[in-house]
Amino acid sequence: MTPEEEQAQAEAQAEAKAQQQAERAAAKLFSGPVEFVLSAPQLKFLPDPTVPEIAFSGRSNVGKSTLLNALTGRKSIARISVTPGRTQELNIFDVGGGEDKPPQFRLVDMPGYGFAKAPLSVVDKWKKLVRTYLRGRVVLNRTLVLIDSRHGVKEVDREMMTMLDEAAVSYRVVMTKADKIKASELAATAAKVEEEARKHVAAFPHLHITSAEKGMGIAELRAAVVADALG
Ligand SMILES: Nc1nc2c(ncn2[C@@H]2O[C@H](COP(=O)(O)OP(=O)(O)O)[C@@H](O)[C@H]2O)c(=O)[nH]1
Ligand SMILES: [Mg+2]
Repeated sequence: MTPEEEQAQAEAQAEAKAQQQAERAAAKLFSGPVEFVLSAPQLKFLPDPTVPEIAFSGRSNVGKSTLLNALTGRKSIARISVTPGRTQELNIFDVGGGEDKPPQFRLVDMPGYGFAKAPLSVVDKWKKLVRTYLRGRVVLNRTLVLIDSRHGVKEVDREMMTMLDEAAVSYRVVMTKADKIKASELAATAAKVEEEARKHVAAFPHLHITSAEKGMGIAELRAAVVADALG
């Protein structure tokens, strides 16, 4: 090995070790208190903006509740919906803290979008709530935009991503349900999703590919969420 190669190898090893430590620390944090706080149908019901927030968004049925459960290591902290599109509220979860201590950060489960046959008034209400939250919430550190691995980026996802671009809220793109398709199809869809992400100013270039079912990509995303919240 040349000295350059040796140095590159040492750097890669140090990076892998740091990543491992970050994942372990994040898992530890999430193994502590995680509490559902409230459902806010309007912004005035949100808790005071005193700690960092990470928001989750995606089409109805994309696997948002399932991912929240996987990240927090709980079976049903976020209710896995049986009736898609029914929840039109911001669901707030406190992470860390406890007893008399404030939470370290909050997870915000945003109402799903793209549900079939929703009346225009419901869609308008959704847009108003989400847009106002994104634009005005000073403690919002990052948003995760979930994309179903089987479907890739749909028009409604593109609209969501544009809304985030316009609100200047940076976001991670997370593919869900990776176990549902063949590896070759997954790679092809991931390439297309990455291409779409590059067109959006507020999107991170790095794509997270996850399966809550198989535990794939969860530890890495958990560490990223903690870094976004507290880093
Ligand atoms: N195979 C598989 N199914 C999943 C995964 N994540 C979610 N699902 C299923 O997708 C459906 C919708 O999930 P849910 O979390 O309720 O979606 P939400 O509407 O976005 O909150 C449920 O039947 C889940 O069991 C996954 O990683 N793999
Ligand atoms: Mg849900």
